[in-house]
Amino acid sequence: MNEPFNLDFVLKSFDFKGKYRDFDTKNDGNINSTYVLSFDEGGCEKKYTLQKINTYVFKKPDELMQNITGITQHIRKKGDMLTLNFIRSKNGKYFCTDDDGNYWRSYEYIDGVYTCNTIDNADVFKSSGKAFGRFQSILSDYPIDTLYETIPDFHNTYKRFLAFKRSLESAPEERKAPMKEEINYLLSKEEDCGYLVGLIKNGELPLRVTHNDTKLNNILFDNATDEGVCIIDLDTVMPGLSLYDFGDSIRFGANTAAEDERDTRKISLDLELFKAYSEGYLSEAKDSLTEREISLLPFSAYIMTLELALRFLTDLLDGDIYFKTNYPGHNAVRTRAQLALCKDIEKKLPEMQGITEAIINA
Ligand code: GN1
Ligand code: MG
Repeated sequence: MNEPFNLDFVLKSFDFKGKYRDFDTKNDGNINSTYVLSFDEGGCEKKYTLQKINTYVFKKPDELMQNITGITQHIRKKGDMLTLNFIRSKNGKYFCTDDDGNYWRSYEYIDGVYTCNTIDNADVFKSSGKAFGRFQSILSDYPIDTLYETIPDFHNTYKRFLAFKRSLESAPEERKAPMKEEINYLLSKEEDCGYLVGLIKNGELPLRVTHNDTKLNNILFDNATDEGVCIIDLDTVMPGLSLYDFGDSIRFGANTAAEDERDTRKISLDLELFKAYSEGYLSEAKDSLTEREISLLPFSAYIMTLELALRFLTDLLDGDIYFKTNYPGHNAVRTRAQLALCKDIEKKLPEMQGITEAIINA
């Protein structure tokens, strides 16, 4: 949940237009705290999104904002897609810091759009695939060496596995005991965790400018057309694999249940949704991907789901310090939900492979 904040400081620090009216709190994200501020500008409503950057997660907000301003300028210049328009604070930077050392930033609120947390409409999901495919192809000529790694080794699944083992060694027994089955399952997956990292090392998979957090709720859909028009939550844009983006979208959006569903019987991979997303994504990104990348698309959904299960469980063992939790035991529920999905994807890999091959050969 989002905590109270110093409104006076924020109003003093940014060049907002109009007279302040009120604010609303958004509870979608697991990391930053987000609010929408509303102003009266000559009788019209003008809104801004305000965010407190989580500096436990993002250790260098200054570098992160340099990444984001560079990327958004690049997208704006190309003109094929809407992007976020960050506003400067009165110190001339795209963020400001309060007396407690918190980092704040703000961008113009985009109207006429909606976000989804779950989806059952294959057409809308297909358009989200197109949006992420287009995002990647727009950034394919962005100078990758200028990007900072905002979270080092973010999707290095093997390092995530090692971190999990370390947390296991230091965690108190009462945190480990109820998760015995999940712990043993994940311990048996060491080899899978090293697979993509190994291919990067061998030069078999290229690094690209990727989003790295392609949850469905990080896309804005147009109210009128249902097209995915803007990609948000750009904090983790950095060098990565196209597979991270594809896999994470499937993990979240093609799940028949919520990411933190308690009843694991409701959780499965919807093959229709998988097909729809793959069609949308490949229609935009196919030409810029290698054969190897395309052949690993189904596997990427499996590995991203496994990785997030590892991350939720590691956070549980560490005492719930990374992800925001809404109730005690939230990370246990999330871990079990991700593992249920992961096992279902593993079973469906041959069918998923058939689907992507058919799209490519069509
Ligand atoms: C976090 O902030 P949000 O909710 O978009 C996390 C992602 C996870 C996701 C799981 C920087 O994303 O990696 O996949 O939660 N972001 C970071 O819901 O760790
Ligand atoms: Mg988000």
